[in-house]
Amino acid sequence: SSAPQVITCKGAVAWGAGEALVMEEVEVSPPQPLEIRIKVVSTSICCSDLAAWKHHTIFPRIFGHEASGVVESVGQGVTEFKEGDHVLTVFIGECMSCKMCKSGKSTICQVLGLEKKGLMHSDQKTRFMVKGKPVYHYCAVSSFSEYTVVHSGCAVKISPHVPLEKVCLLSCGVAAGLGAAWNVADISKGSTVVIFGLGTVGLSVVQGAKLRGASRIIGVDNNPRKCENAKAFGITEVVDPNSCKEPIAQVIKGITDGGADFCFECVGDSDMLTNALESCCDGWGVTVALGVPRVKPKISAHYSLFLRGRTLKGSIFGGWKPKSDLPSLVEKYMNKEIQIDDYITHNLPFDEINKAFNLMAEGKCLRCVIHM
Ligand code: CXF
Ligand code: ZN
Repeated sequence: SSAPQVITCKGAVAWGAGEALVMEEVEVSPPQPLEIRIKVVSTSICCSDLAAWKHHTIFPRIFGHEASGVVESVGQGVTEFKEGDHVLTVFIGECMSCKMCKSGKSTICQVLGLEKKGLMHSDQKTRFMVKGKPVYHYCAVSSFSEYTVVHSGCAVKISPHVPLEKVCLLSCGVAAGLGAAWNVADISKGSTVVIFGLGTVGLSVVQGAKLRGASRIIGVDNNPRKCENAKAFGITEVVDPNSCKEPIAQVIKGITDGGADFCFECVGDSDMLTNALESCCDGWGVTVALGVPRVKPKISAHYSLFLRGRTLKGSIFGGWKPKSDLPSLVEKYMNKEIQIDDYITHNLPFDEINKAFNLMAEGKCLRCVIHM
């Protein structure tokens, strides 16, 4: 077939921090060497999109990093994908040849790692133009556009039988939570687990803990709606810090005979991480940090907590090798070994994406899937 041309399509452009997205005619470049151009089918909004939209300074920009779609065209040298392939995007790629990728341990690729400048990894340029101006990317995915270009190392091929409008959640939130429970904490049967923050990520830790046979799964959140909703996901008890007289760590220690086996911070609040560390038990207590802090990222904790045998761990994508490990999660979904559907509380057409941002900002949804 002939060489791919520029595509003009609809894209939701953020022109400034916190400003409503504007539907624009976006010119999407052909994929460059080792890149693919994707027709986005479904994308959901994650807290990181919201946080970056509110607090970052790189604009104009197209957000979105939890997405599924169909390959429209491939750049030079791409052998892994062809037109028509179904894919999930990943916001940390795997080049397969750097020290991190070759280590075989789940970690951050040195070549296709988290992209923070809004540019493509390969040439530090953008693939979007609006009104003659370059538009920045987000996490090298930018799925809030009918078409986007990603590095072939930042996409995963999936079977055409998989429902794209569901599995897009495995691209970030649900995978992050399950992986934190299984890969990072490695929760064992009978454990007592405390989850701080009951959004999609926290509730995915809940699912992971339940599947590992945790006997107590205690949720902590100051949003009564989120506490109520969490029960359906397997939470055995909820604690709302606002209605406690004592500091939250005191409360948790009180109800867990001195502390939990595992604590998970899914809020992205460094004080909450301190609370989590203080809430796990001496000897073997493990606290996992997986929330993404928006402000005040430094954490503080008493040194003695570590001397007493507690461990602090973290992960950005649940410790999954983003590209290599996602297919196994997709398979688990297809075999009904994990569930995704209940995290989708809302569905909206692309034109109503600002509504989805508002729902997320007001804490009124888990995931709102945008149908392109
Ligand atoms: C995040 C991870 C931390 C930086 C921004 C993107 N990924 C998913 O939400
Ligand atoms: Zn995300």
